[in-house]
Amino acid sequence: MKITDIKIIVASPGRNFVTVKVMTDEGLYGIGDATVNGREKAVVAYLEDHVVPCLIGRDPQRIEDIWQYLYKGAYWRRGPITMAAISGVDMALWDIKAKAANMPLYQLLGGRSRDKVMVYKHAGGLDIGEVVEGVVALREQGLDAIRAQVSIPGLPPIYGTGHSLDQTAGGMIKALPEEEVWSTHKYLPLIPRLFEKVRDAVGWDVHLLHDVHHRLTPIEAARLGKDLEPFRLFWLEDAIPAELQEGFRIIRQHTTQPIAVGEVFNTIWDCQQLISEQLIDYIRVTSVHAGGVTGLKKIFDFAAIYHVRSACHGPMDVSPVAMGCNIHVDTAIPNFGIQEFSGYTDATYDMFPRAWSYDRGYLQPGEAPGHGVDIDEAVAAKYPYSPAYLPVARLEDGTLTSW
Ligand code: GCO
Ligand code: MG
Repeated sequence: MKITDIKIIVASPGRNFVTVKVMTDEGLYGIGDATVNGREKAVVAYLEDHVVPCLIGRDPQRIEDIWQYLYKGAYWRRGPITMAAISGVDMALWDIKAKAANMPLYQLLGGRSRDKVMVYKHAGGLDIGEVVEGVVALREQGLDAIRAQVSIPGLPPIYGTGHSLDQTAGGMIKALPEEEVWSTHKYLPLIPRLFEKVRDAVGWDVHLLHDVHHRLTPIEAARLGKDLEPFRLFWLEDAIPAELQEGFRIIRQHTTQPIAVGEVFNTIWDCQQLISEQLIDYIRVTSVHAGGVTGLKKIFDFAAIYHVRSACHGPMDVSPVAMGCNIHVDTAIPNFGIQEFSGYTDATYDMFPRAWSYDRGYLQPGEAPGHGVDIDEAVAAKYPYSPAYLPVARLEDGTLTSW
């Protein structure tokens, strides 16, 4: 089998998506996701200028070899742009291989390890009462795991703290980056109060999660972890930026609160220490940003040795193609933890016909050969790229800060 052509399709049916379509001389084709939210065109250029020309004529069945060729062969290793490009190609090649084998992808990964894939969805609001209502509503819709976020009184709502259920993340995603204001001392006492009220409303038989969006220092995160212990959260996510992996030791020394991190990680090297020192409990890498099915499987297998469980990142900017790959991996691995699932716009669902399905808090990969997700190029053509950026965060005195 030979690769005859590779198309890069960019479309914005709500969020911008970069989709890779690998064609072969045997008529089989495969689809991959290569989206990096807010930097989409950098991946398109990387793919079109530097990856596609090198792959024409190669055997698409040599997935590991092509992965290594793109990773080691570039000399410039890792990084979100390179790894998204590798991820997009890798997903498409697994799609082709599973279609050729006439099997759903999870069968090639070892077969089912579970009957269904548990997801969490998000509840957000401008005040605690509104968040509680959102959590109760999701519980009624069958969710066994719910992330709760609230706006901070005295500050305008910012990304990930207020309403986040629409495609613009509550109006925080703009054609140029919005500048937002952050205050740790206003935030820290609020979150335990939020979870006290949420527990009062929905009880203890539901998993509750919280995302800090990298906004704390290690000792602040340790304080938050301790304060949240009475409410037994499933996890505290992205409490600190993770460039400094040993920062997590400080959190660990102070709290039994389970810790999750990894949505911006690209390779095993971004989390090797976190995993091998057992500084985290959930690793949140996702197929589109961590090297495709190949990269994800390697990271999760490594994590399994250290009792760290999977938790693929799955917001609206991870396309239904990557979501499909995640669900196949989630179904097959022994150390599955949870899958984030925000859902998509109707236009996104129209653009990506798929075998996977969602029902009352759980996902299924479907039984179609391949990863089961396709792209309808006629629908894609109706939704051209439209610039969209995540916000930037500043302290109240104007200092630029992490988020
Ligand atoms: C999450 C995330 C997202 C990211 C977004 C960045 O946990 O789902 O934090 O909201 O910020 O995917 O592109
Ligand atoms: Mg997050």
